[in-house]
Amino acid sequence: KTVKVGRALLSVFDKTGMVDFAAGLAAAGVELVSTGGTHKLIAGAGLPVREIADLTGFPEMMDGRVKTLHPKVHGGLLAVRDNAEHAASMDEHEIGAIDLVAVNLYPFEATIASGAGYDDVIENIDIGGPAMVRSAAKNHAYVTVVVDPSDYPAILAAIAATGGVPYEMRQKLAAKAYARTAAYDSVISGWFAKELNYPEIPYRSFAGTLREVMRYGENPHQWAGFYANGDSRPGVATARQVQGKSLSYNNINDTDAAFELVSEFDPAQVAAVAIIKHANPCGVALAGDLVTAYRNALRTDPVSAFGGIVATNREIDAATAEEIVKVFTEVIVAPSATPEAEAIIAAKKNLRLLLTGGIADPKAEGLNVKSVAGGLLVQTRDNGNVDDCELKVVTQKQPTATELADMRLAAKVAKHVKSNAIIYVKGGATVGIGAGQMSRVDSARVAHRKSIDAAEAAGVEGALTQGSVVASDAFFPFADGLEALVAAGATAVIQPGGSMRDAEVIAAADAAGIAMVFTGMRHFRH
Ligand code: 93A
Repeated sequence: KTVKVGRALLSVFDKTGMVDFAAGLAAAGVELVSTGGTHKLIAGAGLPVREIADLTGFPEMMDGRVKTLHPKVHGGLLAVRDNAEHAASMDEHEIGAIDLVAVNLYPFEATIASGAGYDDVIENIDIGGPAMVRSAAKNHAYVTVVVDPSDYPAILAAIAATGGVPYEMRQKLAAKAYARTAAYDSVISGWFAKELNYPEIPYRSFAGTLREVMRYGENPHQWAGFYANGDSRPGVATARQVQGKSLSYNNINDTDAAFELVSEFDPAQVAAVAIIKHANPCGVALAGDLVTAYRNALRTDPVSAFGGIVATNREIDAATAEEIVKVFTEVIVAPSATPEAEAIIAAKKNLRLLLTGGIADPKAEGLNVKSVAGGLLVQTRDNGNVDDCELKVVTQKQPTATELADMRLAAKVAKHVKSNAIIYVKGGATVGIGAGQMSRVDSARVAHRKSIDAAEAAGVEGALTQGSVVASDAFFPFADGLEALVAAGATAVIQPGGSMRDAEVIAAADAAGIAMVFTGMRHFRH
C-alpha cells in the first residue's frame, strides 16, 4: 500500500526546511508545484518547480485569497485513484493526481499574539491551506499530507527507501493534520469570542497539541500526556530544558506552580526564589540578590526542600547555583542562567534545568480546567493581585511599612498555596507555611509547628514566626484562627475579610494589640 509520489504541492508560510525537502523530492523524480512565495524560494534554489497558476489555469488572485481553491487542486487531492468514475472525471476535466501536500498555515496565532489589529488578524485566517490539508488527509489512502517541517526528513527517507510513503505513515500524518486544523479553527473562534465578547462561546480552546507522553501520571499506573496550547509566553510549556532527565507529570505540575509564584515579583525590583514540594511552596523569599533570597527561602523548611523544585525570577548566577546544588533538587526553573551557573549545575547530571527566557505575566488571562465526573469545570485563572487591592486597616493598630511589605509578600504567596493557606512572613521571607488543611486553625498551627522545627534547624530559640506577619487566603470564620496566629507570635495579619463574624475577629486582633488589614480579595486554591 505504499503509494508512489508523482506530484507534490508545496505551499508553506513557515519555510523552514522547505528547500531541502523540495530538493529531496525533486531528486526522487517528483514533480513540484507551488504557490507564490514558496515557488519563489524553490525556484530560487535552482530546482524545477511549476507555479500553481500553471496547474489551475487561473492566476493567484484577490491578494492571494484565492490561489489553491480550485477543482484541479482539490480534485487532484480527493480523487479515489482506483475508482473508474473518479478517473473518468479526472480525464474529462484534465485533473492530475497530487500525491503529496506540504502546507503550513498563515500564522494566525502569532498574529493575535503580536497585538495586530482586527483587519490584520482576519487577513491571517488561512482558508486555502486548511482546505488542502483536510482534502489530502481525508484521502490519505493515496495522499501524503505534511503540516510539520520536522516530518520532512522521515518522508524523504521513506521515499528514498521504498519509492513512496507507507500507508501507516500516511495515516499518522493525516491524524496530525486534522489535529492542526482543529486547533487552528478553535483559536480563530476563540479570538472572535474574546474580541467581540461572546461569553457563550468558550474563548479559549481546551484542546492543545500533544507534546509529550510521560512515562506515567501522578502515579505509575496512570497514563499522562503534556499538551501545549500554543501560548508562546514564558512558562513551563515553552521553557527550554538545558539538562537533566526528562520531566515527569509531577515535575511539570510543580515546576509550573513554582514559576508562576516567582513571576508575581518584578525582577527589576527584587530577586525572588520559591521552593516547591507537591505544588505547594515550602519556602519563598525576596532579597536584593538571588543567593540571599535562596538561602532565606530554604530556611523556611529545609526538610521539605529536599527533592524540591526551585524557581527564580532572575538569572541564576554562580553563587546561587552553588547553593542550590548542595540540596537534592529535582528541577530548577529560571528566566536564564549564566554560563558559570550552567557549568555548576551540569555537575549534577540528573538535575533538570529549565530556562524560560523571561517571567510569566501574573496578570495574564487564561483558563483553568479541572475535570469532574462527567464534565469539565472551567474558570478564568486567578490573576488577582494584592497590589491592585485597596488595603483597609481595620484595627486600632496600624501596620508599619515593613509589616506592610511583608504582608504583601505573604498575600502573594497565599494565592499559590492550597487552601486553607496560612503564611507567616518576616524580613522578606516566609517563616511558616500552613497548606491544605481542612480547618484554618489547623493551617495556622501546622505552620507554627513547622517554624519551630525550622528554628531548631537554624539554631534559633523558639519559633521563626515570633514577630512575623501573616496572610490568610480567606477570611476567618471565627476568632479562633486569629488567636492561633497571635499565639504563634504574629504582629500583623492580612486577610480578605467578609466574614459574618468580622467584628469578633477584629475585636480579637485589637485585644491582642496587633494590626489587621482587609484586602477584599479571596485566593482559594483547591
Ligand atoms: O489566502 S488563502 O486562504 N487562499 C488560498 O487559496 C491558499 N492556498 C494556500 N491561503 C492559501 N494558502 C496558504 O498560503 C498556505 O496555507 C500557506 O500558508 C501560504 C503559502 O503561500 P506562499 O507560497 O505564497 O508563501
